[in-house]
Amino acid sequence: MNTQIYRSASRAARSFLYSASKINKHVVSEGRTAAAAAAISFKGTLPPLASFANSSNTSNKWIAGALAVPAAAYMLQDQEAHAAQMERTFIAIKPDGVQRGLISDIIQRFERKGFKLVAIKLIVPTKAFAGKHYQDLKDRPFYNGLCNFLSSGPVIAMVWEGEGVITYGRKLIGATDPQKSEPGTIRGDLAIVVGRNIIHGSDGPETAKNEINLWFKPEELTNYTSNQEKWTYGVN
Ligand code: IDP
Ligand code: MG
Repeated sequence: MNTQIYRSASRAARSFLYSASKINKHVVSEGRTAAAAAAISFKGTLPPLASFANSSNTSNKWIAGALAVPAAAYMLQDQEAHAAQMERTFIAIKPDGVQRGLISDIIQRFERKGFKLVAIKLIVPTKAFAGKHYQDLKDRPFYNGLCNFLSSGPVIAMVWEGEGVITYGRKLIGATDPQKSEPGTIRGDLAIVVGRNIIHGSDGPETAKNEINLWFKPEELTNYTSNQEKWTYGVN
C-alpha cells in the first residue's frame, strides 16, 4: 500500500473523527466500538476518503451517524500502523551522568529532536543485573570494572520512541570514546574518557528489544499520542 496516500487518508479520517466527536460523542463512541470489531478483519484496500473530507456541507447528524464507523476503522488501523512503524530504543544515563547533574540536559536533547519518552525510572542496578546488560562484553578486560561502575549508583533507564530512534539515538549520543565523539553529541559535549561516557544507547533493533525487556516490565511502557506528533511527522 502506498504509505503517503495511506497517511493522508488516515490524517483526514482522524481530523474528521475529531470534528464528529464534537458533534455527537455518543454516536461516535458507538461507532468506535463497532469499528474495533470491524477492524479485526479489515485488511483490504482503502476506499477513497474524499467523501469524508469534503462532507462539510452535509448535515452533522448524517456525518456522525453514517461515517463514524468507517472513519473510526481508519483511525484504529492508522494507530496500529503508526505503532508498528514506531521504533523504540533503550537509553540509560549511567551513574556518572546522574551524579554530574546531566539528566535534564540529556533528556532535553531527545525531547527537542521530537522523540517521545514512553518509559523512565531511576534505579540502582545490582552487579548481576549490570552483568546481564553488558553480557556481550563479558570477554573484554574492562567487563568487571564496567559492571561495578554501572551498579555503583542510580541510573536513569528510559525508553524513547520515534522514527529511526535507534540509529539516530546513537548519533545523538556520539562515539563510544568521547575523544572521538563529534562536538554537538552528548558524549562529545559532556564527557572526556571512555570509562565515564555518561550514557548508554541500544545499538540495533534486536539489542533494543532485549534491553527494553531486561530493564522494563511490559506494563511500565506507556502508549500515548503526543500532541506534537502531527507537527513532528508529516509528508508533503
Ligand atoms: P557503546 O556504549 O558506545 O555501545 P560498547 O562498545 O558497547 O560502547 O561498550 C559499552 C561500554 O563499555 C562503553 O559505553 C564504555 O562505558 C565501556 N567501554 C567500552 N570500551 C571500553 C574500553 O576500552 N575501556 C573501558 N571501558 C570501555
Ligand atoms: Mg554498546
